[in-house]
Formats: sequence, C-alpha cells, structure tokens
Amino acid sequence: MNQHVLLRQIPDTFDQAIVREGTPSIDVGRAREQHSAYRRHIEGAGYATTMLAADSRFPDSVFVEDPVVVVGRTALITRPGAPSRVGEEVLLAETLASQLEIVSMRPPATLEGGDVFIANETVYVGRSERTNQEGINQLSELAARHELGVVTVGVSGVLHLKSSVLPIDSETVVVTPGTVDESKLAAFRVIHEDVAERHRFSALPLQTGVVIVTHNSPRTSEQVAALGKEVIPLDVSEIQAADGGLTCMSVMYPAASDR
Ligand code: CIR
Repeated sequence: MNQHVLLRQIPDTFDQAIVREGTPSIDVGRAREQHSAYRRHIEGAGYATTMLAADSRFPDSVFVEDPVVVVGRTALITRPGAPSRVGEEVLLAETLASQLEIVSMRPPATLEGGDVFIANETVYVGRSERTNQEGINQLSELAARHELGVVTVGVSGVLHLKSSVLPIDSETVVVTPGTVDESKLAAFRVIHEDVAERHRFSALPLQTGVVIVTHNSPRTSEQVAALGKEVIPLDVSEIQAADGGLTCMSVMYPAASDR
C-alpha cells in the first residue's frame, strides 16, 4: 500500500472543456460530486491523495493524467497536444518535484498521458491526434533508461490510447474494436467492449484488486467481473461528457519514502 495519487479540483470553467461534437452540455456541480465520489473510492483503497487547487484558466485541468507520465521514480512533464491545455503542467511539476525526478519534454514533441500505460516491463504509447512521433521518441529515451521496451499503437477515431485500451491487470485489457491494431496487444488477454456500450467503458484498477468501472457499461463490466474481479460501477457522466474516463483524473506514483 505505497502508491500516492495526485488529483486536481474541477474548475468553474469545466463546462468549457474540450468536447466532441454532439456531446451533452456539462453540469459542473454534478461533475464535482462525481469527482468527490471518485476520490473517496481511491482513498478507500488505501492511497494517500494530494488534491491540487482548481485553476479556472484551464477548463480541462482535472485531467491530470495528460500533462505527466510517471516512469519508475521519474515524472516526464509532457507537452500537451491541445493548445488550451498548455500550462496545466506547471503546478503538477512543482508538486511532484519533491517526490520524483522531473524531466521535461522538449519541442516539437507533443504527448498526453492518456496515450500511455506501462505493463510487463513495456511502455505502450498511442500515436494519436495529441501525441506525435517526437513525443514518442522522447518517451522512448526515458523508457530505455529504465530498461523498458516500447510498443507504439496507432489510435483512430478516439482521443487517446486509453480511450479504447483499458488495462485491467498485467494480463488483461479491454479494447474498443476497430480503434487500434490489436496485434500490438498480443501480450494480453483481450476483452472486447460490448457493441451496445461502444466508447462508454473505462476502468481504473486499484491496488486492492478492485476495479472501478463506468456505470453505463454493465455488459462489458460483467466480462471483467467474470475474471474474478470485484468491479465497482461509478457514475462519471459529466466526466465522460468532457471526453474523459476513469484513469484520466489520477496520477499514480510511488511515495518518496519507498526508495
Ligand atoms: C481533452 O480533450 O483534453 C479533455 N476534454 C479530455 C481529456 C481526457 N484525458 C484522458 O482521458 N487521459
């Protein structure tokens, strides 16, 4: 039980978050209630949390996963691909500096943490609208320093790699069919998101073995539960309305005392 989690309060401007066409409008009050429930589940699983103050200059800043990627004891401060999100990373870097080594990405790289997950000594990185090849190259330099392999996965029709590939544990991912080349995920057991729940499933596995899942994807969640996992559905409708899921509101990192 040694992981810490960085979170950030939802700003008053969250209803101006970047959304895709046709998504519903965002209720900021409801989003805050949903975010509080999310925090309670994380703390209930034994994580120490740090809640950063909201900053209304950055409507999307609750999505702390995107400006930072933690590899071992290093935080790679990324260069977000969305111009309105540039600047979110400053407070995250200042906060993490007391805990982790900080490495900053250099132009012309862009990369968002929603495009990255690490499993089985391998960094999986999505090439998306937000993450370019130079971003992948700089992440790969860091991965090499940590003796990790890198697998690049092309992403189409969704925002980030983790919009459509959700790690459940070191052996299992849930995938939205047709969004990635699944041959890149050959190391995993692949569960397909139920066709009636397309683009709704998201999951955050916790250190207790419990998996928080989106409330509006019960059939897909049932497939995860069938693996013997305890799943806890959480209503994050306002987060989903802003194109977010369950991983994107957390940065998980090891405590400084765990060196
Ligand atoms: C954006 O478009 O940047 C935000 N509205 C959503 C970011 C979600 N991030 C993530 O899933 N890692």
